[in-house]
Amino acid sequence: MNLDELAQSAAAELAGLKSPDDAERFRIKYLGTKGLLKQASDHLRTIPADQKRAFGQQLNVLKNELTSKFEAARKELATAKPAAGSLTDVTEPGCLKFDRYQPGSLHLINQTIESLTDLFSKMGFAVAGGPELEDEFHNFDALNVPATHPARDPLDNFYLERPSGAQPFMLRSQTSSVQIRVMERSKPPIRIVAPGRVYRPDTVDATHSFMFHQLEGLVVDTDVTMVDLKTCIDQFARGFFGSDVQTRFRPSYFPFTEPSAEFDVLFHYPDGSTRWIELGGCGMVDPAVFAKVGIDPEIYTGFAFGLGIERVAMRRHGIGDIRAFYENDVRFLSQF
Ligand code: FA5
Repeated sequence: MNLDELAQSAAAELAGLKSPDDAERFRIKYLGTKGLLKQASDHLRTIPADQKRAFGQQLNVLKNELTSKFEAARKELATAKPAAGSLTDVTEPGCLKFDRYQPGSLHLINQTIESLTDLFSKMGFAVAGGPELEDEFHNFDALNVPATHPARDPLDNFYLERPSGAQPFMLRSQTSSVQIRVMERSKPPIRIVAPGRVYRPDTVDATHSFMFHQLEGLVVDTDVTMVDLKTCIDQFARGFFGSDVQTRFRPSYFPFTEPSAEFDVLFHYPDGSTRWIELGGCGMVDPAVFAKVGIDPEIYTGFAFGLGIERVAMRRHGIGDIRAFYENDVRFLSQF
């Protein structure tokens, strides 16, 4: 074994170390327990006696020299700053670094709720809320819906199984339940909108879903009239869809409003055809409802409305089928 050659190759490799990993590889190769210096020590035993002394001395010098030079190099590499760009910055957001991570966004329904509550805030409405799991009192009784009314049919509602005799609970079928909750806890003047999910076992088609969203509106004050109601709906429609939107009111019936109406907007379909689509119901709060929540109908009047949020979003964005909202197809959702 030639120690001069060993010294030369070790010096060259030591000079070329670039990282702590390189240093570790060098240590194992030359200074490790099975390394080249150990092999040289083993070789000492096999060489002729007259050469042993000189070889041993040279080996010792080489070992000391390599060990100290290696330790110095290793220290330097451990504290050295990596060259620019040579390491990944793990604090960098993944979506910027890698194309495959697409930043998410609010679902179109939530975007629509935000736009609606923004617009109604500008019109002086506060935002209220109520539970999706309701009792019959808030969903029906207090809204003047008689016990025999077909809207209460178990086949038209999601009732919860309860022990016999317990008060029936249901997934609310309309955000009108929030009208009652707000009037129970606050006195007029009241001016709120309440967005939220509602549930009905309706047959699913292009404009109906079994879970959808409504935005309820309620105004209670002295001298509130049907003109205020119609003006409010028209202002909303123009503010939301643009000043050229066409709306129409049709007389209707709801147990909790008298008189009642439904309002439609004209939908323009991509193929150029048009169709009136019902956006919501509305009317003047029935005095019987005020009586249930302790508001004096001799002093106060009010109006209420409830509109379908999916329908509003469909009209605004030209979406022809309500099912698109719930299919979770990123190609659809990422357009908004
Ligand atoms: C109501 O739910 C009343 N609570 C509205 C109301 C509030 C009237 C206050 C008077 C005063 P209606 O069942 O018509 O009314 O529903 C209101 C709107 O919800 C409809 O006009 C429609 O836009 C939407 N809607 C109703 N059923 C569905 C459904 N299955 N899928 C999607 N949207 C629906």
